[in-house]
Amino acid sequence: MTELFDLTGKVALVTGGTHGIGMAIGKTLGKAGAKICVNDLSEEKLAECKEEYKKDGIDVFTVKFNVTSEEEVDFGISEIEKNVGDIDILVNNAGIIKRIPILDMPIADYKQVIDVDLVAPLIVSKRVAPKMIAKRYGKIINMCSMMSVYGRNSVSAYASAKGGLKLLTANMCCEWAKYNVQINGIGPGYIATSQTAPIREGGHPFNDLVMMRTPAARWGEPEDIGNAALFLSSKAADFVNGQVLYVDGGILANFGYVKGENDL
Ligand code: GCO
Repeated sequence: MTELFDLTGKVALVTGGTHGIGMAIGKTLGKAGAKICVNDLSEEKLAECKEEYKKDGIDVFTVKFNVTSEEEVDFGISEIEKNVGDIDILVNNAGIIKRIPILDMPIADYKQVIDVDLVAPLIVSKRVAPKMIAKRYGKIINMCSMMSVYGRNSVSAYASAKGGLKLLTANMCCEWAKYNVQINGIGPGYIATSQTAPIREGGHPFNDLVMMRTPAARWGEPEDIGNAALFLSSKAADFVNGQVLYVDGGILANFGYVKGENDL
């Protein structure tokens, strides 16, 4: 059974894999045998993450490129192809969020979030997919979100992008599944990362909402997402396509409950 999840010999790119969920995905796929490549905008973050990956015995290949630039993406992927090999597993993880009420949000800010969270996965996938199609093998994982199906105050740009990414994932499936390329999304619930720190730490009331809405009664850990990425990257998911796997502790299944009701 373990060979189902063996990624030995596979080349994986995790965009934004220098920290948080991306690093957890990179480490999990690396421990399963994949050769891990990550990009970032910051040379400093790339250098720092090498040390972190090394603690887990992973010799990560790092390359600096901006996922929103077609030219830089072509350079970055070419560097990976030259130094590591053609990409077998692509995790479009890099993303940003801006928590600004709609009426207060400059259009430029909205467009920036769309560019990073929706257009960039398209740019990187368009550069990587042709070789996956040619070799009749590939796994693409798009980092969607609970906000692919839910809105909430102040995250309109992020939810717009993640909603679009859910359907871009479906369309990639429609066009590329026949070439044995599996394209799926992962929809994290509320995960304890630097991105959620502002609404989780210091007694923030949002923490109470998450605890009330999450049947598992905890924040998720980045490793919870890494494990889902391992499944979708493995042979075990060869017939899973166009789906979003929500890793949310049950939030999307839960309308909510009165505190103390049904507590065992
Ligand atoms: C927020 C959070 C969410 C989570 C995650 C949920 O502000 O509501 O940042 O967006 O990070 O994306 O799937």
